[in-house]
Amino acid sequence: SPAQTPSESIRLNQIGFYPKANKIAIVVGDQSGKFQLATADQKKVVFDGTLGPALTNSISGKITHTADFSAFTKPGTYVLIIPGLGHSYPFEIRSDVHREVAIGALKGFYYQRASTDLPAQFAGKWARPAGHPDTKILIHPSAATSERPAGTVISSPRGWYDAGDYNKYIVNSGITMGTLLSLYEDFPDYAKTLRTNIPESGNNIPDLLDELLWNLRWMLTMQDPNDGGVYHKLTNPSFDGMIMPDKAIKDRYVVQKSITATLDFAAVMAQASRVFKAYNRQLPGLSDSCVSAATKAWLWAKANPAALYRQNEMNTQFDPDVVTGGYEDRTSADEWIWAAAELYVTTKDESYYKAVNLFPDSRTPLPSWAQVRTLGYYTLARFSKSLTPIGKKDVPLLKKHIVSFADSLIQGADKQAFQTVMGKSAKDYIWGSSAEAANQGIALIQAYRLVDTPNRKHYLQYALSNLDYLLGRNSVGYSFVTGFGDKTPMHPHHRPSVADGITEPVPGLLSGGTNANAARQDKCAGYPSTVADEVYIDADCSYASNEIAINWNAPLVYLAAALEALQE
Ligand code: 9MR
Repeated sequence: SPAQTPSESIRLNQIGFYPKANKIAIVVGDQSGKFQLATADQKKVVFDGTLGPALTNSISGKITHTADFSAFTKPGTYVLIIPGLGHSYPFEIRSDVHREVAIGALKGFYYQRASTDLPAQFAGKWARPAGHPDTKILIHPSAATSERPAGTVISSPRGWYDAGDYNKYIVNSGITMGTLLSLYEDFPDYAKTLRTNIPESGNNIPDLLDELLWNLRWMLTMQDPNDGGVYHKLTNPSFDGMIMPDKAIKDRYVVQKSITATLDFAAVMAQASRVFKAYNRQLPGLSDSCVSAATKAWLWAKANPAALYRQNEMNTQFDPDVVTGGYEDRTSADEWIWAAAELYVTTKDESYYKAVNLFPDSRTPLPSWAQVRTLGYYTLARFSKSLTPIGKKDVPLLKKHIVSFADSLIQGADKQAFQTVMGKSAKDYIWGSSAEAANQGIALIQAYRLVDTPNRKHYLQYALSNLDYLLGRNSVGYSFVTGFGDKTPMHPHHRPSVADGITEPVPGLLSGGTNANAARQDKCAGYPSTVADEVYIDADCSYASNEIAINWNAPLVYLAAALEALQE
């Protein structure tokens, strides 16, 4: 008779599978023989197969086997049964199977909004009063100018909270906005169908763009109108305790302008100008304001190329000390590339293209908040057919960058214990590794969009393998998205989720996930393992493995939505 509790040894996408796509579960441990697919009540076996040969996890040395039921295509709700071991969590086979994940992850941004209450009509049981009006923000001494001396009060409302904390950081907003604006530019028709039930729904602007506007309007306030430079962040001097937003009422500051924040801002505003151009009737002048903000930011950057943000140095000169997230960077070379690419595509002014070396080497770095070069490549590729001559001549090189990067991601994935692109090497398990998985998926989708060979479908299959990773097919057995799946984070390092008294965390938020160095970084007790792909704990003290963040949610939205848009 079948076991009652699902077996922890069966790892699969806990949401489900597209009828025509690959369907793989991973069985951890040395098992062999048959497996069965059964109806959710386990009464009727609908498919049986044989477990694949042993695979060795290159990180832990542990053995796994695949249960491949791709040949079964009939929609329904099922469990996988491994005789002698037990059954899996129930999952669905159907078209649109990831649509709720895409919408839920986008809705996650609504829950991160600063300066507004979240009424039950939109937020359900996670309704909460407004926090952080941010209408009286102090100019920190590090940001003082003659027009805005230290202590000047500026208004800088709206925006999304960065993560589990309540601060607002331009650098991290940059890649987040870039990723979501790119979803809109890459899949406009599908993006317009995403409905998240937010206050602006029904205003003749897609919900995705309404959500982006909440943060875009905040970002615009972070530019000093006097010189075009952009403050690195808006922040408390130090992190709040685990309290609700409306209880967090300490003074907030904008700190010094930085080159990385200013260039990321320029890139976002240039891209936003393109996207919002079509909405000039609903948002008169916005598109023009964005491009002029971008141009001003670029000019400040040209005049201040050395202005890297150095928090410790800042603290030796100015009070109060600021010890919140640094988003510090060693170089702005990649931010220059991203900003130049966006400004060039938006304005068609070749001087931006010529201003920086867009292809300094043959690398195509995986996007992250500190490494945004490839976002520029995605944009140039997206518009490859309409570039001016100077850009057009580089299109073959551009394609090579993106396609060979995608090919390198795929290489060796089939030998991997979980048959995913994510996790081929221990190096993938950094702080926020879930976003590595999602961004790898995006890179594969970009390659899919660029090539026209008949076998290009494999890029999509491998992108899907990383969504499977995020939703449960991984070494720790969690679906890393709150509220989506059966075994999901219940205790993310997320102040509202901890402080609101509601058992379920705020839904649709992507946990940073497995992080080889987490125990050393956050000193949270109880990590179950020291093996790189197993260092994860669902505890709210684990800010290094179980925080949530906007730059991690954005590529999840992109990946889930893009796969939905492209499903067969
Ligand atoms: O995502 C950031 C990660 O790459 C860094 O290693 C880490 C430590 O500096 O900081 C992460 O970003 C955090 C930010 O500094 C403050 N808000 C929460 C972010 C997610 O943990």
